[in-house]
Amino acid sequence: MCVGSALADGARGFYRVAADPAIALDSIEVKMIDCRRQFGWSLVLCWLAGAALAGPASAAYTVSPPADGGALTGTVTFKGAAPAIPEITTTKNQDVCGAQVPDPKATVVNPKNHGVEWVVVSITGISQGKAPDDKYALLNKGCAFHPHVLAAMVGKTFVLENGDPVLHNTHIRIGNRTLLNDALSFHVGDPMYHPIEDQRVLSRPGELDVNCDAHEWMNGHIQVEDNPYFAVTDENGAFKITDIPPGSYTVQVWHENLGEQTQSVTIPAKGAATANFEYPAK
Ligand SMILES: [Cu+2]
Repeated sequence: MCVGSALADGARGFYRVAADPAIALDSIEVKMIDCRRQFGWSLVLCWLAGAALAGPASAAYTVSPPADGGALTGTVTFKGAAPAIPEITTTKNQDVCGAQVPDPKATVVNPKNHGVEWVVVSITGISQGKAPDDKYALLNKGCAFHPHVLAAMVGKTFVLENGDPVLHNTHIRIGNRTLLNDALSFHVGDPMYHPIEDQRVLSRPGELDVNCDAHEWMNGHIQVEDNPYFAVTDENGAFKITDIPPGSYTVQVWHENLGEQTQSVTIPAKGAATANFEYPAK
């Protein structure tokens, strides 16, 4: 039970609900387990060693924009007819959320061109290149998360906003662990409101699940990447990634329901390459 969920919808102000304090030590815990397996050290020694090793979980990425960078474009399509998107009957705040909403867990396929929306496309194994954005925002609006799938650079700032005149409680997990659990008061006309900025959510690469404790149907995903060469497909299943250092790479696509695929690609200097993906019907 978090403090925020006990607030009335009309409440104003800014609330922050502390997540499990053990989460901040997560990277230390992992290193400590590795340490004990490898060396059989005592708990105390391993704890000290783990604390000394604790830091950014991913290899460092260096900003060094390429002068002769190329681009990668493509589309992600679905083989077969576009699946229907079920409607969910809402249970709360129907004046804001609507009586029914499209199931956010559904696979979104464009019936005209079979393009799959909300696919994360990423180029793996790039350790230096263009500068990433510093902030990555997730908006609660219409009792849905916007964007539904957020791709973000590791180590940067996560920004959480509420665009609705109702209380939301955004809960972000990696596996079963809570990374953030924040009640978001609404801000329509409230000069005291400001978005929540968090440094913990993007602290390591991985797939994060996003839910709202106030509206159980709300669902989204965050993919934290270790380099800034990523994109999320649009409503036509299209993507474009720019300023890529010339070379040969593996391109990976990820969709919450359709899974992963990879492809090899060669990016020419100051040129463009194409990588198209197709998911089989499930
Ligand atoms: Cu909500």
